[in-house]
Amino acid sequence: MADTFIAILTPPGKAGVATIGVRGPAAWSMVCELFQPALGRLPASPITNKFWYGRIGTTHADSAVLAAKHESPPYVEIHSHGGIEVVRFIEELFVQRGAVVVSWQHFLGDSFGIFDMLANAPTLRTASILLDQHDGAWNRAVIEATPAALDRLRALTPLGRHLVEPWQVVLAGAPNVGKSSLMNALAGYTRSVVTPIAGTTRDVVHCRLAIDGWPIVLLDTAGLREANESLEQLGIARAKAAASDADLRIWLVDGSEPAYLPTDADKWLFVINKIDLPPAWDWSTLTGALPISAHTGAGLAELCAAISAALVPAPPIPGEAVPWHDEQRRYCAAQGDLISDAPARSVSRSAEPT
Ligand SMILES: Nc1nc2c(ncn2[C@@H]2O[C@H](COP(=O)(O)OP(=O)(O)OP(=O)(O)O)[C@@H](O)[C@H]2O)c(=O)[nH]1
Ligand SMILES: [Mg+2]
Repeated sequence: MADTFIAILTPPGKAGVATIGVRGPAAWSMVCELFQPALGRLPASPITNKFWYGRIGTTHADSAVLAAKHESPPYVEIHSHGGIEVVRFIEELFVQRGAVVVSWQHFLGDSFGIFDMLANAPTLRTASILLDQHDGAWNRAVIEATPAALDRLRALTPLGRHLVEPWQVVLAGAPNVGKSSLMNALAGYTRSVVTPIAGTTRDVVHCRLAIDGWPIVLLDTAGLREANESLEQLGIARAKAAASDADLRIWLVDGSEPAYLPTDADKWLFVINKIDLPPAWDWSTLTGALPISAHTGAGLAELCAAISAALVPAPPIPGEAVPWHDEQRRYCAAQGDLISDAPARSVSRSAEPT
């Protein structure tokens, strides 16, 4: 006989209510043994979407709500008081009667991890994209599977990797240009130490935030310059490593001092800080650079918009599919190969003498 599974569907801890799922051939007979409705008796088999209030337990019992979710195979949920001991006690009652404890992911049949990702969605925007996937956006897109639809799925692949995992955005530049001040201005609190002394930040300082609903880890780094001191050299090495691993690199320059620019200019989004001070050079020479003031907040909204556009150039519309799982990304890549092969094959075939 197949197993009957039990899983605690709510997180462990102190709470008003916990939900415990029981599914399998023996689920209903176990419930009938353990649950006494406040009114009447339980039917011989579960009636889908019917609820009973009563008590669960034998010698000891606690009040609970029993919900029948499916008749066959029997699937019930018990909504009990929350709290580690009450939940453990109810789980134990079922285990004594032969139920097998499984994780909530296993219980919900979360083969592509969508429930797990939904539980860990860091922002409302990513949660709503994940809900669309849960509601079948991916299946609809795969049924359509036109070359244009597949192109679009491939374009959304990087976003799919960041619906839970944040993007890494690094702030780099010469010492004293205002990197830590910018981090604090974007974070909305003093995350990083700011002083007028060049070389203040020595290590990589992380800060989690959301820009335009996208989860981001902002990395403030040591100012880059020729350093003699070993501690500063170590900080600079870490800054360079953080920059090379980042999804987006922001190079900050001080508009009130002579500009210090990197040699690999094409890899950076340039931002000119301290525009509240008199300019020391012609900012228009740095094409595409965004002027801001970390002190007054000028230009920060435009900077956030630019960061958002750099990370997700064409965000999904509501209900649109986004590949969130490695297997789906592999599918998109493989379909791309098939489609790009297809015209080549038909051309060579038609070129053959008949
Ligand atoms: N006027 C003005 N001053 C600013 C602005 N942003 C930062 N500063 C000042 O510039 C100095 C250096 O700021 P930080 O944020 O510590 O600069 P940093 O780039 O992190 O410096 P290091 O950690 O040494 O590399 C401080 O005195 C800040 O108050 C700004 O937008 N306008
Ligand atoms: Mg700093």
